[in-house]
Formats: sequence, C-alpha cells, structure tokens
Amino acid sequence: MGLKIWLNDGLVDESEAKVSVFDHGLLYGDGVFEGIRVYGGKVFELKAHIDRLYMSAKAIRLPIPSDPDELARNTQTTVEANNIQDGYIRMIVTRGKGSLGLNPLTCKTPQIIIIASCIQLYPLELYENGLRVISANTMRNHPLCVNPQIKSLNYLNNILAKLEALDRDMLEAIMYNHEGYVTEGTGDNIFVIRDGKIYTPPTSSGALEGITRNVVIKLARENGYEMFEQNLTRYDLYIADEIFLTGTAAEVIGVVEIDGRSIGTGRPGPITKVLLVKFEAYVRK
Ligand code: PXG
Repeated sequence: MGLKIWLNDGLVDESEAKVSVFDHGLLYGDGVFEGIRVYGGKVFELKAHIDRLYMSAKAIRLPIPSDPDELARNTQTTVEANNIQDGYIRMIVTRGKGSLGLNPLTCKTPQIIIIASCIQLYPLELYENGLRVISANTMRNHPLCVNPQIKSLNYLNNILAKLEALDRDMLEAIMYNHEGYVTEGTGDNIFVIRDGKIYTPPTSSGALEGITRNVVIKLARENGYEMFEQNLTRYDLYIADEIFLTGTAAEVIGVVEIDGRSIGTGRPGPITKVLLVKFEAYVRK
C-alpha cells in the first residue's frame, strides 16, 4: 500500500491516483499548485495557501470545482489518512482532460490532487554555514507574461535559472526582472540586511507573495526591526551585511556568497539567526 492521495472527490491509493495523458496540466502546464508544510500534525498557514491557490486559479480563469472550506477539510483528511506529523503537502489543480490543442474550453473537468508526504530540505549543514548562490541570466517572467504571482504548473522560467545554479555546483540562483531589479530565488523569496534594516523586493518586482515571506515580515516588525519592501539592485546584494532566503521548503536560510562575493562575514548573520529562531518558534506554536 502506498500513500493515500486525494483525487477530486475522495482518497485513492497511490497506485490508483492517475491523470489522463490528455490533461492540459501535462500538455501545457495549464494549472496551479501550492506547496504547504505540516508541523506537528498541523497544516501551516493553510488558509493563506488556499487563498493564494484560488487567486492563482482566478488569474488563469480556472474554476476550482470545490469551495475553499471543502478544500481545507479535504487537505486535513489527506494529512490524517497518511499519518503525517512533519511533512509536506502538494495541492494541484489542473485544467483537466481536453483535446490535443491549446483551447482550454475543451477541458470540462478540472482535476484536484492533494498529496501529503515528506519533504527534501536543504542539508542541515547549510543552515549553519549558509548557502552560496549566483545571479541567474534567465530573467524572471515579465509581469505581463505569466505574472510571477501566479503559482502555475509551468515553472520553466525558474527551472532554467535553477539549472544555471546547478551547472556551477550551487543550489540556488537569484532572478532579476526586466528592469534589472532583484525579484527572488527560483523557489524562495529574498531578504537583504544593511545597517540593521531589513529589505525585501515588493511583489510588483515580479516576486511571488510568499507565505513564509509574509510571516517573516510580520515577525521582523514584531521584534522591532525596521522592515522595508523596496526595489533592490544586484549592487545592493553585493554590499549587503546579510542575505537570507525564505520559502516553504527552505524556511529561513542564510546566503553567504553571491557571484563570488562573500556576504558580511561569510557566515549566516546575527539577524538571520534571530529570525530563523523566531520562525521555528512560530511554526511550532
Ligand atoms: N518564490 C517562488 C517562485 C516559489 O515557488 C516561494 C517564492 C516561496 O513562497 P512560500 O509561499 O513557499 O513561502 C516559492 C515557493 C519545491 C517547493 O518543491 C517550492 C516552493 C514551495 C514549496 C516547495 O521546490 N516554492
């Protein structure tokens, strides 16, 4: 027996959890998703994730055949059925089965999939020693293309940037927008610290409005830090005292090198460490 997967209207065994090869999610990346953590059996920020899923779906005119409360209950059911205490949920809504042509109107029934399983974290050593990153040549999607706020099933923009990092034996790349401003990592938001003040790019730069990002902004303000959402340049990264990334998978992780320049002391900085501790306390509370 494999995992129990939520498929449309109920749980099925992993071996039975199948979608059509004519699903436009597969054929065209036509769909949306969320990645969510479970801490101590509790789904982290479930409402915020479901809200974002519905916003992504609305932006691509994908009607989710379920209401948000029902989706939340089904998520909880899937977590419990798999006895997940600390893990990861992947929620997917595809356009569904259609014809071999772009026309999304040929897809009559969107498919809802909820997987509750484990998650591959960055190696623990990196939370101690920090991450080395590069600036990607691949530009973040222009907001007039697929807006980066939409968590769509087409992640090629990010995957191409990720490959640039992997080619250089690094795990993450920072992406810039069409104006040269910093947006985010391939699967994480970015924060920069200079003279004790914390900065993160506004979502209008082309960054996803990360759930972790929003929690960290709140925790930073509650703990008395000056926190600004403003455009940042590559130069701002090069001269930062500290940089860290936030995301569902990464949580809060220090960056100690970018494009061969070491950041601050070359070790995760003090404010990064404080916010990681505050974040860990917040998710377990
Ligand atoms: N930017 C992008 C482009 C993302 O995909 C984030 C920022 C951080 O957002 P959250 O809401 O997670 O704080 C993401 C999230 C994975 C994986 O499998 C990726 C994400 C989330 C969960 C898993 O690599 N990306």
